[in-house]
Amino acid sequence: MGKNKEELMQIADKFCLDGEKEQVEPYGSGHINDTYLLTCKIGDGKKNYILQRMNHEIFKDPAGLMENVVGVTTFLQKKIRENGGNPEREALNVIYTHTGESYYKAEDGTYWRMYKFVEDATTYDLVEKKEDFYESAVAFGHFQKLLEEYPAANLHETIPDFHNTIDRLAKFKAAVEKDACGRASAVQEEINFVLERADDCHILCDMLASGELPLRVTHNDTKLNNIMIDNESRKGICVIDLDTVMPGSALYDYGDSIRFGANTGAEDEKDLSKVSCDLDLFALYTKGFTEGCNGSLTEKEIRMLPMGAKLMTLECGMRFLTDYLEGDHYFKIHRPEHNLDRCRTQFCMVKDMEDKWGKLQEIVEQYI
Ligand code: ADP
Ligand code: GN1
Ligand code: MG
Repeated sequence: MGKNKEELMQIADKFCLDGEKEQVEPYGSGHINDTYLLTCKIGDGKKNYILQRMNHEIFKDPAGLMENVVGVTTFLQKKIRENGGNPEREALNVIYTHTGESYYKAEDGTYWRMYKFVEDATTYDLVEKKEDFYESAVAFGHFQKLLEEYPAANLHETIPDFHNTIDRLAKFKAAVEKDACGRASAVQEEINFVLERADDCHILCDMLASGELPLRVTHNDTKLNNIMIDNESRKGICVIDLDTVMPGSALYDYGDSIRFGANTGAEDEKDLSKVSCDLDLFALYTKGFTEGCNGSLTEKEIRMLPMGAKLMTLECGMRFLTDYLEGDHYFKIHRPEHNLDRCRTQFCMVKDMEDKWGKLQEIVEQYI
């Protein structure tokens, strides 16, 4: 249920804005929230904001989610200030409502928030320059390093079992079993692809449970369009989309970035001959991420990086396929088989990683 401009402007009125509201339009290519660019006029100039409707069907506790966002952004801003950076640009800045809340609940039960717009920076849906991918890796690694001292116990689990691949597999099997839309028989090949790799789904979960891998505060959704690249310096200036910052593994953040950014094709590419895991991009991201983490990754974590990449890609493909089987209620889709196309690119990436396994291991071993 999209809102019209007038309704959006009324929602924007609830927040402490500079200038006069002028324009509001849909913005970005996220799969979860409804994002709008709001432009205000100040004298001869303009000021931009990001207005977002939080998806409260997915994030069941928007208040807890915003508590996380305020906690994490305040923490990051302080660190950035101490390091001589610009906290207005290098972290998200929450705009509060006139009553001092970090979000607004509308009468129809929808939840809204506002951020300062990070100016002169861009998010990319595909790697345009290899150096950008390297810089995104440094920034995501650095983000994790900065959050090393964040009190993890203060974080709400915004989506329980978000990267619990065992649980994702169970939900996938339940969706196949139920076959709510009668789509399973036509995607048997994709279903089998997952089932053949069912044992793999346990690997990271088991290592976290046994303590072989450390639990850290992680971003958990590190795709390239969740980082703003500065238009001039081309550095990863600001990590955005903090909805899933929760305790997790460094391998989730590393793996999800590889899944999306090291793919030679788009996440929803229909022509699978364009989809593969680019070894140069894989190597560049590995270099940048380990540098950004600045020595904090354990030897085991480094050895497991290829597995992180493979499992995050398998898990995401499985999630797209689950959503397809359940009737596309989770991810936004823009064409009927969008989730199936997305699932196929992920599985194609997984297969390509498996074929290149020795090379992937060679690349990461340089950083031990
Ligand atoms: P979703 O959870 O739906 O992915 P995001 O928070 O990632 O939503 O926002 C969607 C897009 O909006 C981003 O990919 C980015 O292009 C843009 N965006 C979000 N926040 C900002 C911001 N503070 N400044 C500039 N652009 C932003
Ligand atoms: C979603 O919110 P967005 O578009 O950045 C999803 C990620 C998936 C990704 C796949 C909260 O990310 O987990 O990896 O789509 N976010 C949530 O593109 O489920
Ligand atoms: Mg996003």
